[in-house]
Formats: sequence, C-alpha cells, structure tokens
Amino acid sequence: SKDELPSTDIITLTRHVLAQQFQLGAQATGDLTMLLTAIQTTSKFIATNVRKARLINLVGLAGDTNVQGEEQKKLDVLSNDIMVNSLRASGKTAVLVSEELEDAIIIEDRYKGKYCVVFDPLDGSSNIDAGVNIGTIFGIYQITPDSTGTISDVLRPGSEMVAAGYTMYGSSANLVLSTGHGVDGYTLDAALGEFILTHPDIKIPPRGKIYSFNEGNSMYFHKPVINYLNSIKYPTNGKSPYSARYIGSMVADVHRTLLYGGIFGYPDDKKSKSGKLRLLYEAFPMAFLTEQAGGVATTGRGRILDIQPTSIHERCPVFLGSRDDVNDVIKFYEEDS
Ligand code: AHM
Ligand code: MG
Repeated sequence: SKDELPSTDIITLTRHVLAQQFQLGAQATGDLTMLLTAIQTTSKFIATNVRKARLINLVGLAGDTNVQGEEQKKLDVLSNDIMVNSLRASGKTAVLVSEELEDAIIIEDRYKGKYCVVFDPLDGSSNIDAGVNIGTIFGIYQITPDSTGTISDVLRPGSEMVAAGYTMYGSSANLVLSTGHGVDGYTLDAALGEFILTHPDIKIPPRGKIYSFNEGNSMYFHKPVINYLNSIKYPTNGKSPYSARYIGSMVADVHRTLLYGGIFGYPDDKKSKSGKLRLLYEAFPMAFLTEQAGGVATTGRGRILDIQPTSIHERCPVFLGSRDDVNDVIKFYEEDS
C-alpha cells in the first residue's frame, strides 16, 4: 500500500537550515549552512567511532599502542582532532575554543572565515567506558565587523551567539540545534548518512516532574539549593514529590529536560566555588537552547546568557529547564539575599 513507500519529502538538517536562511533574504550568504555541514560531518565521525570504540580499543588512556604499533587515541582526543581539522578546513571559522585545548586556536588567513566555534568535543567522558550516552556541545559566534578574529570575539555574552547545539551519541545520534529561531531536533539516519528532522520546534513543558542534580554533593551545597531540593522532595501542598534522574552527562540530562521538562542543576557549592560546568562551551550553548525552547537558564542569581566571560575556560553555576521549576529555584536565591 501507499503507506509503506518511503517519504520522498524528507527534511534534512541542511535543507531546514537553508530554508531558515532563505527567509532571512539578502543577509544570508550560506556560510552558516556550510559551517553546520562541517559540524554534522564531525558528529557523524564521532558517532561512528563511539560505536566502534569497544572493538577498536579507543576506550581508555591516550598513548596506548595497538598491535600494529600505531598510537591509539582516546575518544575525546580523536573527537577534538576531527573537529579542529574539519572546522579549519571549512574556511568559515576564525577562532576555535575547545575544552581539550588550553589556548584558543586563531585560524590562519588562508582558511579564515567569519565564525567562531566554542565546543566540548566529547562531554561526559566519565560515561564513555560504561557505554552511557555522551555528546558534543557547540556554540557559534560571528566575529565583530571590524575584527580579524581574536580571543575577544569569543569572550562575549552567550546572548550574542548566532547558533548553538549538541549531538547526543546514544541509541541513535541526535543533533539538537538552534539558529535563534526556536530549537529543532534531528536524528541521524545511518543508511542515508543524514540528520533528518524528527523533533521540529522543541518546546520545554512550562513545569516538569523531574529534578537532575548530583546530590552526592549535598554536604557542600549552599542553603538555597538545599531548601529548593527539600521543597520538591517533601512537598507540603499535597503534591507528589519529584522524580530523580541524573546521568552525569550534561548532553543527556539536558536532552531529557528539553523533551520531558523539569530541572537540571549543577550549582556552585562550598567546594566548587564556581560550579563545575564551563561557561563558554557547556553553559552558554545549553542556556541558548533552553531559552529558545521556552525555558529558563540561570546561575540562581542571574541569567546565564548575560554573563560577560573573562577567560575561555571559566566555570559557572547552572540551573536550567522548565520555566516554573527554574523560577522556583530563583525564589529560594532571592529569599537568601
Ligand atoms: P567533563 O567535561 O569532564 O565530561 O565534565 C562535564 C560533565 C557534564 O557532562 C556533567 O553534567 C557533569 O560533568 C557531571 O559531573 P559530576 O560527575 O560531578 O556529577
Ligand atoms: Mg565537558
């Protein structure tokens, strides 16, 4: 029957982003589409290698030698290298910042383009050896009009990003992207080698029933966080307590939060004075996606996207997710001050 025929009108990521660019009219050059093509390629490469990891011994420490005497690269090193190579070769980038590299990369003139990409090539590395979901996180700035591409082009508030996203390597590879016009989710069709639009216009439910914190840090938590967590675990208004879900892979925890709602938090505490997550390539991209999906992303005391970074690897406290849930946390911070 007709139902069994494959669709001949599939919407790939490239097609969808191009359509958004067409809507922009004259301003659009197609450069961002080209850059996103490079990012998609790296995600496909990483997805393939995450799957093969166990078989070809990519798990474990970098510096190991395989039977052929070649050096084995750890998955996060491999992921970093493919991203740097591919982004440079795209000809669309000027500055790259990676969690894996201490210094920013300033792209040489012959490859220089107008975008800056900040990324964590393989986040959630503690989960790699157990085969649990991990992901790539990225944020994209455009260089300022009079700049040739310097570190100051990435030391800017997250609200100035032109796009942000992540790819989650799980039972399937899912790329979630915003170019500032809402959030769309794509699933890698391995046979086609294309990311297909499967989750158009993701909106976070205004309130959820799930909280996602590493409560093993409770003894270090500050008062507002402790009081907030108590309020959802021991509700006094006859409501049910929240469910706990914590994977320890930001991409997976945020992905679930975007789809199901609730709150993800990694606060600052008595031990980690600025929290754990990195501002530029973890907090900013996830805050950008959260707001674009109708949610809220805060440090507890201010909007994450408004932070002015002073160094590329700085950290910041993070609470993000459903509007009402995150606003509840903010109330506990207001009471505390
Ligand atoms: P990583 O960049 O070293 O992988 O650390 C970042 C990860 C996040 O994915 C996750 O949200 C967090 O660290 C989990 O930290 P913890 O193990 O302290 O709960
Ligand atoms: Mg990380």
